[in-house]
Amino acid sequence: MYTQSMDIPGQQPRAVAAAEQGAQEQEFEARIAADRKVEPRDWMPEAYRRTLVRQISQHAHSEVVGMLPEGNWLTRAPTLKRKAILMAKVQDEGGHGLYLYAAAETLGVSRDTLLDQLHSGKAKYSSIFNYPTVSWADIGAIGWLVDGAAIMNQIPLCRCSYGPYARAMIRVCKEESFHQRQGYEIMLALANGTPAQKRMAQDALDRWWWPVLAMFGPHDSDSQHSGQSMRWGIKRVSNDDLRQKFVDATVPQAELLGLTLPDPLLKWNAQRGHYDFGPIDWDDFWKVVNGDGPCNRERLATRVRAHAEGAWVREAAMAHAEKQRRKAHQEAA
Ligand code: BYC
Repeated sequence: MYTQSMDIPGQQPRAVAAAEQGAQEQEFEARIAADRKVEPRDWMPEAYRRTLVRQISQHAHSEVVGMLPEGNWLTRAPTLKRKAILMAKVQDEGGHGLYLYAAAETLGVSRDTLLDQLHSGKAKYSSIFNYPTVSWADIGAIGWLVDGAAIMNQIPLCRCSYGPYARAMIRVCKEESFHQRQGYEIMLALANGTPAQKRMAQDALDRWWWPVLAMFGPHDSDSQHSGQSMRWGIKRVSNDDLRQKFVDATVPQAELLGLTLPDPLLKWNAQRGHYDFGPIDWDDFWKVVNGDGPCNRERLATRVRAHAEGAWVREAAMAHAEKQRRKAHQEAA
């Protein structure tokens, strides 16, 4: 009786499909356990795919929106050399966005869909790019601190279990390293400059420090995705551990600049072997994440306008590609 019931049309394929999926799941788990990369054509659980699309697309959006605060200073960089360096850096961020959108596309989502999500305000991007750049020292602070935080977060992502994301991160990290150094060098020049320049550097540090610490994301206890992402080998180090690593690395850098980190509770804790630091204003963080920061509306409006104004470039590129395709076809015939 039981064996007969397995012959009912439609039931057997389902049973076979379930067995097949079980085997695929086992293979996926074994791959993760053995620390082998998952590649686009490999079977993966839907939730793993969705998590990657979420994280990689947010990351891509952060890179392209991240061009805006610094882009604000391209026309006002103090020297030709500084302007050339800043232009190269901002272009690099655009390039990072492109590698990351391409990595997301390997998961079966189109770039148009992702851009629609960004432009309609549905998608998140890093909180840090919703703060204004009011002085040249902000460009130094972004390079030193924001790119410094980005490296801290992205080095472990070079070991992410998803191959295309991990490989994109290797190149991104090399470029971020140059970005961090150029920012620190701007801060060094200002900190060793006139008293007014040093004050400008300190003011930028005062404004960027806390948003940069928040940029690592909520405390581990409030981080809804961390547990699963760590089990899947997407995230390798937790939000709080990365934040701590960043603070420990940055304190001596600030000392070398002769600048003061704006935290009266910052203190070396010999027992822990780390710096203790004060509480982060999470209400402010969530306000910014949810669209109500100082520059959210301006950033999104600029992004949407840039996309609309670039329509002719995309159309021209498509027309050119089509012309090349037809030419190749004719030559082959
Ligand atoms: N801003 O469970 P959690 C750059 C969201 S680009 C906004 O911990 P997860 C650079 C989070 O998305 C820097 N939202 O999440 C570019 C989640 O919301 P959803 C960008 C944030 O994913 C140009 C919720 O909070 N880097 O460096 O496990 C110039 C709960 O969080 C933020 C990356 O994107 C935030 N700061 O961990 C210069 C790196 N933090 O999705 C520099 C890749 C958290 O449920 N991403 N949220 O709606 C990651 O490593 C992780 O996604 C995060 C968050 C650590 C950011």
